Amino acid sequence: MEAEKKKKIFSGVQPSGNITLGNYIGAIRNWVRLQDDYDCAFAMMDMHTITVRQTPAEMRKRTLELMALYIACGIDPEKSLLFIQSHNSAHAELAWVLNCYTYMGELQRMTQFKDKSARHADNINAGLFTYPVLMAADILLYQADYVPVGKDQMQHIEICRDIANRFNALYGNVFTIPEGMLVKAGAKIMSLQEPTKKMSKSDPNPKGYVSMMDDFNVIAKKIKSAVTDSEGVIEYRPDDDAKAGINNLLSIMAVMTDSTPEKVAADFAGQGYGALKGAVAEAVVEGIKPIRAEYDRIIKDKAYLKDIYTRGAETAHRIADRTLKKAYKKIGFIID
Ligand code: ATP
Ligand code: LTN
Repeated sequence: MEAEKKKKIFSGVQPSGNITLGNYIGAIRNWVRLQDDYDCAFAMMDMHTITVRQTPAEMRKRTLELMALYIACGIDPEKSLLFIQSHNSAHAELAWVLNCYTYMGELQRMTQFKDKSARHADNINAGLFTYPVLMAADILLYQADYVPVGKDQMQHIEICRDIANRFNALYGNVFTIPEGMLVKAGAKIMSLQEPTKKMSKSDPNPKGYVSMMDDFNVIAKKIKSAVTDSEGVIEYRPDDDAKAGINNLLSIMAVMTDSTPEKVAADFAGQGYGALKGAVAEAVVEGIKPIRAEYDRIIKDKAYLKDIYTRGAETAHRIADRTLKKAYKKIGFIID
């Protein structure tokens, strides 16, 4: 009997800065567990990254670092397809097509566009505006069934579904309609300094995020100086913004110790914030240590990394080209 066909997964992170604990908990950590049960593709989304101005040499370095980090976190290049987005021209090609099936009004509603145009008022470029269309192309090219991302990206998955449905309604079943896949805990890790905002690797204040590359004592220090509240009570109240700092620490602790925020809160009931912060700092450092050891080993082996992304580009191209050609044919381009 033929083995049941595995469902497909696509996801990626932008090499826009040092990967944070938020990226790890909300995204990469979960990908690792999905590799056996799904047919996975993970990419370094460098084309998305240039929607905000970058220093070229730094971006090259960060793209490789991101790849080494994926592998250090447990993404196995023998199980999952690993590649660099810009190595597969099909992404740009399908994005162009999809641009013609996406409305200005839909893109104007995107929270990330509004946030990023406020933060980069001097560079509100067209790429920043059509960012979700390129993201839709990424996902649809691989006919992904699921897209494991943090909560902030769910709006982009929704627009991807809308575009795909619109295209399919016109031309038949060209694209699989993907679904977002959220983690149960930690889908939105908050800034340590402004706990009502998400932890972000492009935060100008490095105290707001824990980088997976930070020194261990820096990580501990950042967590110990996390902004909390003056109530002095350890309770998990996810809907109470006044408790955002404590909720965040409880969520981080829960993820790092395979518990739940409610249980962690019960364990620390009656204790001071200092005790909780100390325990979170230790759990995070202990969790990151083995990843860093692996990372330090992998990042030195440039030939190994190159071999993986070269092979990855070939496979990615082969898979994506089938979808691209299918779409081209449907819209009336001559393909042979
Ligand atoms: P930038 O600050 O450059 O926008 P970012 O830190 O938001 O970057 P992305 O590259 O946009 O990171 O996101 C990569 C993945 O990590 C996405 O799946 C995203 O949903 C997830 N992610 C990002 N920040 C968090 C967070 N604070 N908590 C949980 N998941 C997150
Ligand atoms: N926009 C995503 C990164 C990204 C992505 C994707 C994630 C680009 N293309 C396709 C999943 C699937 C972000 O995390 N900021």
